[in-house]
Amino acid sequence: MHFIFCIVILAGTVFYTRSDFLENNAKLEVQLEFSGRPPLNPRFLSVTIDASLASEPKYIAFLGSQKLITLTRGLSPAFLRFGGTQSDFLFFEPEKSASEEENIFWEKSTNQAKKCEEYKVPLSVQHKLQSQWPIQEQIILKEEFLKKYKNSTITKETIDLLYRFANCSGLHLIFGLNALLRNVHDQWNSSNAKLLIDYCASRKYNMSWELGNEPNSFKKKSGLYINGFQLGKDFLSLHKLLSTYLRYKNSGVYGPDIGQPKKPSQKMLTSFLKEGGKVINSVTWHHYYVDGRTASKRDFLNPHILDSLASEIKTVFQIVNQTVPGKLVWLGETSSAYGGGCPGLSDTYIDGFMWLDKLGMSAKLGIDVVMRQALFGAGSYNLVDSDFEPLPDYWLSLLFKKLVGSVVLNASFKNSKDLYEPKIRVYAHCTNADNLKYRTGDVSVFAMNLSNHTQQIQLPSSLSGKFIDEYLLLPGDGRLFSKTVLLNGEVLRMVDDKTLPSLDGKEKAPGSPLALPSLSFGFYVVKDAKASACL
Ligand SMILES: *[C@@H]1O[C@H](CO)[C@@H](O)[C@H](O)[C@H]1NC(C)=O
Ligand SMILES: *[C@@H]1O[C@H](CO)[C@@H](O)[C@H](O)[C@H]1NC(C)=O
Ligand SMILES: *[C@@H]1O[C@H](CO)[C@@H](O)[C@H](O)[C@H]1NC(C)=O
Ligand SMILES: *[C@@H]1O[C@H](CO)[C@@H](O)[C@H](O)[C@H]1NC(C)=O
Ligand SMILES: *[C@@H]1O[C@H](CO)[C@@H](O)[C@H](O)[C@H]1NC(C)=O
Ligand SMILES: *[C@@H]1O[C@H](CO)[C@@H](O)[C@H](O)[C@H]1NC(C)=O
Ligand SMILES: CC(=O)N[C@H]1CO[C@H](CO)[C@@H](O)[C@@H]1O
Repeated sequence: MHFIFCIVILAGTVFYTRSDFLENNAKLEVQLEFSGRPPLNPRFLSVTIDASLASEPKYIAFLGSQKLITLTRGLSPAFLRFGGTQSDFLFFEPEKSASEEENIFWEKSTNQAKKCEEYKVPLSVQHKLQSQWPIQEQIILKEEFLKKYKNSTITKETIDLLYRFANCSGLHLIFGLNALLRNVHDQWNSSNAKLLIDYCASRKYNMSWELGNEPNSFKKKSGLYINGFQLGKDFLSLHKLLSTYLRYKNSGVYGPDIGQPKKPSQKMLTSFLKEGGKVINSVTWHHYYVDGRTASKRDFLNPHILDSLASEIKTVFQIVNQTVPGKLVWLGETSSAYGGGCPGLSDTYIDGFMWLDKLGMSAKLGIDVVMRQALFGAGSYNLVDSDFEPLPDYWLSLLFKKLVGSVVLNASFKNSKDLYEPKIRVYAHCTNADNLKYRTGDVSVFAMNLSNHTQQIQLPSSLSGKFIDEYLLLPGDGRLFSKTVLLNGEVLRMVDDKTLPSLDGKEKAPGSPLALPSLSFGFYVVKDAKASACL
């Protein structure tokens, strides 16, 4: 009997690929240990609005959508970063009058923006803006493609609407100031920023600041070359300016929002941090896996592309460690594909592999905040589309928010060294302590299966006696390019414009098999786990 069994195994190693071998034997056992890292920022999963939405300020009125506010509120607590290339081409004009669309939100009698509850874009206005939006979107994407950007002006009302949107949604606004306003010797000219900050202070807005977007490519975008040392000095002058305001002397300052850490950007980041590192609260950099114009389906499922993030994170940490050791590091703008995303891929279920793996890997490697480009706006990498419909990544983000807490555990598969299966990926955190369904000490494991077979997953034996809530996500129409998603077999959709669905797990008895289907995401909350790292 034994003899025959051995022969089968031997034959197997000859004829079967590694993934088939796993398919036959396969129960991958998860092992967990406390990572020893400090807890993540409670706003770990955060979002952006690209400043291109304000290149024609009337479109900021989109942010008055009740649906969008409801969806965004689901992601609170989070930061809302308003920035991107266009922020270095925006000029604040306090005397200019607002567009008709922006004025809808203005209460003339009190000279205040209307309260959250009174916040409604008349449908006629919303429909008119939506009908004009596709043309505006093409203009924005074309500018990005040609790297030719037009200056535009924003008004007091633009800022009011942005702030109100953040405030009504429970998000903390980070405003990206224009870094390309320069004096003769190429120092930053802060006079326009001062006008803007004066205005925000007069309205008692509690917010934080950035200065400049992807300064490594200023030359390409504007013809102006600014080195890291100069940008560091510019941050010192921003810090000096902010310290003159009671309200902002301790407000957050984040930068330098450097692009992918290739060699020239590494050099720029190093000299920036040496000069300006002491006045920033965290170091921000940007990450995209692929070019949206050339990306393919295979890229989105390619474990080697997913793994490439790890080496970039390590590169940035090395630089930070050498210049401002201990400083927090944020992914200040990030998505799957740059250039506005990849239509049909970055706005569908398949994007979730890049998104969830980025969240898991970033947390595991010590990134404190990840800001998703974008919540809403031009392009196809948004969480919510221009009809205000939540896309699969929105639901993935919401589930992550609800279930995943800020203490990171180090999850891996036992004995997976010889049997390394990069297509099955697993992460674990303590469960979100704010989730009333669960208790402190509970553990949330999340995993994804990039392979074409169902994978059995086994939790560590120390947790084998526990009940588990399973949250399984599959594409709504069974295709990877679905714009809807099933949670435990039910399509996720809003109840109405003011109500999100409750996200319910499926309880599994202790010891039940956990089967993660091919090309799916699973979250598993181990209840009453009493994990010492989580207590
Ligand atoms: C996490 O686990 C892996 C694999 O066991 C190990 O190589 C790594 O050093 C661990 N990291 C931490 C922070 O414990
Ligand atoms: C929104 O504004 C109110 C009133 O100014 C304030 O109490 C609240 O903290 C703000 N919320 C956020 C998220 O900034
Ligand atoms: C800064 O810009 C303002 C407005 O454009 C201009 O009036 C001022 O002279 C500039 N300051 C310097 C030092 O160039
Ligand atoms: C401003 O916002 C920050 C971040 O949310 C918060 O910690 C701080 O207490 C707020 N300050 C005021 C005066 O509300
Ligand atoms: C940080 O740098 C010091 C020396 O510059 C080195 O000893 C240490 O291992 C580094 N830590 C990390 C996490 O890279
Ligand atoms: C499953 O994937 C393996 C390699 O990963 C491939 O050889 C095999 O043809 C695939 N099977 C199906 C049914 O797609
Ligand atoms: C989207 C997708 O590929 N779904 C697959 C999930 O896994 C089951 C079985 O493992 C397949 O039948 C589905 O086609």
